Amino acid sequence: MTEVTLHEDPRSGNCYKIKLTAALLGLPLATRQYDIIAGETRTPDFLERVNPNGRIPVLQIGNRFLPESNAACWYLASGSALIPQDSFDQADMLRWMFFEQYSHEPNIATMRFWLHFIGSAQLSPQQKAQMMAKRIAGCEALSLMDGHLAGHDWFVGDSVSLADIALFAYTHVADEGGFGLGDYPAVERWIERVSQLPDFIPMG
Ligand SMILES: N[C@@H](CCC(=O)N[C@@H](CS)C(=O)NCC(=O)O)C(=O)O
Repeated sequence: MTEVTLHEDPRSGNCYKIKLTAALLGLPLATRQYDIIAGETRTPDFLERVNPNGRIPVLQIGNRFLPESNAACWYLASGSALIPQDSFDQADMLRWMFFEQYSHEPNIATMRFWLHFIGSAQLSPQQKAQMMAKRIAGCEALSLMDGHLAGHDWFVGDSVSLADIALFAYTHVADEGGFGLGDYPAVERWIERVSQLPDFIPMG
């Protein structure tokens, strides 16, 4: 069987999505760790050999390298119950995964990285200037999720899919970016639901 290795930093929610997908499916996953704050994904060797975009996660399948968290989740989950069979539901799942990458992660994950790992005193003037816009956009993303989850247990269909995994990763630690979840009760109930899944693993 081809060995699958995740190039990761365990503090990253994008990496956690892939580990959670593998855990829920009972798939073995080796890991190779990097410190992104120390710039370990920006070395000439990493850029040439692993990902020219200088970021983790990267899923290594044999001698092929697949960057982008949601693409890696799709690769692992292909043919499993984490991807709905109905073609509308499949596209709807991708809708939420694209929403996660455009409207959610750039706001909620970036705020978490700046406040929890870098620290507000160390931020550049450019980063400080973006904080208000990211806070507003992050709250809008959480409101949209809360509205959907008020009427549904899962983002798509009647069971957990990759849409839930992609959105769970940074939502459940949103408080570390200054986003309290008390105003989003349906999101809080959904976080509990995901955490109770058989074979669930915590982030780290
Ligand atoms: N769209 C990418 C985002 C990847 C990304 O932003 N990775 C961050 C950690 S979560 C990273 O490697 N940062 C280090 C750097 O940019 O030097 C994904 O979903 O995988």
